[in-house]
Parts: sequence; structure tokens; C-alpha cells
Amino acid sequence: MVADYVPSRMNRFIECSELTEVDMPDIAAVKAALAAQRIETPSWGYGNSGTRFKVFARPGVPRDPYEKLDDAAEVHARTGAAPRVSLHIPWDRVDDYAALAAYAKERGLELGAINSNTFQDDDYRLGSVCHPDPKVRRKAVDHLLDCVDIMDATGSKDLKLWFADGTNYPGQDDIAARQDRLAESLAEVYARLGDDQRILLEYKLFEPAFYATDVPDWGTSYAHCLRLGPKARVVVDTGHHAPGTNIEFIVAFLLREGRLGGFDFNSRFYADDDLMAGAADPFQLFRIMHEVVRGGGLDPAAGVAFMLDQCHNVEAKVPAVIRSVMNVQEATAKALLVDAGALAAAQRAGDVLAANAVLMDAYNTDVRPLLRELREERGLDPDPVAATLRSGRLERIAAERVGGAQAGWGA
Ligand code: PSV
Ligand code: MN
Ligand code: MN
Repeated sequence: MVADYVPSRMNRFIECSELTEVDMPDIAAVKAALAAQRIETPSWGYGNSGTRFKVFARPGVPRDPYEKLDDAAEVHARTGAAPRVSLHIPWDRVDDYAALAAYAKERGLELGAINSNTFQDDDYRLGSVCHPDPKVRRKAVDHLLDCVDIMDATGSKDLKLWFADGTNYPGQDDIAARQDRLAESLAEVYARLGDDQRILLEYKLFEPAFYATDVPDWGTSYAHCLRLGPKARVVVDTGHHAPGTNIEFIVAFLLREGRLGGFDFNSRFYADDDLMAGAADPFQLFRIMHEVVRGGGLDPAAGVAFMLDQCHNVEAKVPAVIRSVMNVQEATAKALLVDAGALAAAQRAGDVLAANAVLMDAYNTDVRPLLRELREERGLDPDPVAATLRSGRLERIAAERVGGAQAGWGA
């Protein structure tokens, strides 16, 4: 009997003779790939956050990095898929990072990417590593070197760099000279990396700079990574593109070049909205995951980090992170169900409609029963959001934690 989550071929427009033989997907292999996928959650997603208009305080939010790890442990316990947590320095500053890593380990977690912060001090008004004043650049680079020290203590492998650097007005600074300063700063940090440590360089089209951002796109990030060396890779933050950008093309290209370091998953309707991954455009997330699967990016050896970078302004945070993890899993499951043989045959035959139908069959498959089944097989509740809500944990932490912290923005 065929399980009901096997993609339906009913609407497949089959003209090509090679497509008449329909292969059933190897569900055991799909489940094994899903069980192996690791999704990293951001410490700042557990704190209070908001817009420049208002930060809404929520009862029970963590008061320190340790409590953020407690929340991350709940997400991992419910999903079985989120054992890593990204930190943000100095939002997650502690005296003893090795102790923080040990605390994470006791909870079945490990500390993931260290995110630097060179955008919140007054000194950074005109930028950080691209600033015209060498003293400010020195301060910024020293912070990045401190972050590598923290990685040594936590066992983190990735230094994730996002720079708010840029200019607001034509002529404000020398665009090319800023690239030179960026390259020089990055080179100093790269030289400090251990053998198994990497730089993951984010790009972002605009904001806070509006005229010229110093790392505005994947090409700029890629060019700097190429110059730096093999331990530098590009991070694709899904919220950092112009509307209509074909993100899956960027993913396919970088993966092919061995320079896709990972993702900051989130959703956008307008700009850098940082909404739950897979909420605004689940089809885009599927298309991205299809390129990942097709390019071998799910294999841990490919070195692609599946991170979330999002904030929860008006919704409960732990259930929202769980929902986001589930959304990434659903997109991944659909991508794994793409009939690669049929797709390749249709593409070879130039059968445009059949090829598109193969992808749409997988996308339109309801993979929730498959994921529920997988969770049950792994001893998890099939409905992780309901499970955390039922557990009474939200009410308990609301009573225990008084005076929770802001995620970082505006702090
Ligand atoms: C700012 O745009 C940002 O959202 C970047 O995506 C970083 O990854 C994140 O903040 C944390 O610094
Ligand atoms: Mn990001
Ligand atoms: Mn962002």
C-alpha cells in the first residue's frame, strides 16, 4: 500500500516515454535525512524584541543567556531537530564561556555560531570595519578577535559577521576605499581562525545604510570570501534581498562553488521583517531546500549551517521557534520527495510542463503525516507546539522569571 504522503502523480503531464515508469520515493531514506538535519536557533529569538516603535515585554522571557539555553533546550526536546544555539556578543556576554558551553551540553545542546556586534556603539556612526578612522576600525576588529577567543572557549566553529556599514549619501565616503578597509579587517580576523573555524559573511541589500551598503549582495560577500581563503563562506539570510530575488539561484551557485556557509532563515513581506521561517513564502523555502538537496547540501560534510535568524515581536517565543523549525523540516521533506529521476528525464527531454509538474507534485504533498510519524518513531510528541503548550511550561516560566531581557535591539 502506498502511504498517503507519497507525491501524487495524478496531475503529472506525462509526454516523455522515460517518465512512464514511476519510482516510489524511498521513505526510509527521506526519514533518515530528516532525522539527521540540524537546525540552529538564535539566542535573540528567545528575548523580547520589537520594532523601533515598541518592544512588547512578554512574561517569562529569559533573564540571561543561561535561561535562553533553557528555552532552546525545550525547542530541541520537542522537535529533536534543534540541538545548536547561536550566540550574539555582547548580548550574550558571560564571565565564563566554557561554563556556558558546559551548561548547554548538560541540556543536550551545543553552542553554534558566534554573531558579532559592531553596530550598537556610538563609535560606529560611520561604520565599523569600513570606518574612515583607523581607531574605530581597530576597535571593531578587536571585537571580532574577541569573538574568536569566545569560539575557542565554547567550541563554536563559525564566526558569523553581519556589518551595518555603509553610507547614506553619495559622496559621503569613498566606496572603493571602504572595500579596501573591509578586506584588510577581514584578513586580520581570518588569520586568527583555528583550523576548523570559519568566517560566515552575511550580506544585506540595505539598512541601516540606505545609499550604499558595504556588503550588499552575495557577489560582494563571495568575492571577499574567495580572497580570504577556504575557511570563509557566504551566509544567505532569506530576509536580506530585494523583492523578487531568485534566492534559490544564489543557493545553487554558492553550493556548487563550495562557498555556501549556511542560512539565516526567516520570513519577509517587505524588508528585513525577521518573521518566522516559512511563514510568508513556504514555496520559496521549498525551492531553496530543493537546491540544497539537489546540490548535496544536506550532507554534513557540505558544511551548510541551517540557522534561524528571527525575532518574535507579538507571538509567544518558544512555540514560534518550534513552529519555524517545523516549517524548515516540512520544506526539507518536500524537497526530499522530489522525484529526481523523473525530473532529470523531463529536463533532458525538454518537457517543460512535466519538469515543473514533478516539482509541484512534491511541493503539494502534505508531509505533515510523514513528520508526525517520524517524531513518534523517535519518541517525540507528533505535535511539538501542542506538546509545549500542554506542558504548562510557558505558565511556569512566566511565574518564575520576573524582569526578562530584551533580545538586544535597542538594548
Ligand atoms: C540585521 O539585519 C540582522 O538581522 C542580521 O541578519 C544578523 O544576522 C542579525 O541581525 C544578528 O546580528
Ligand atoms: Mn541574519
Ligand atoms: Mn537581518
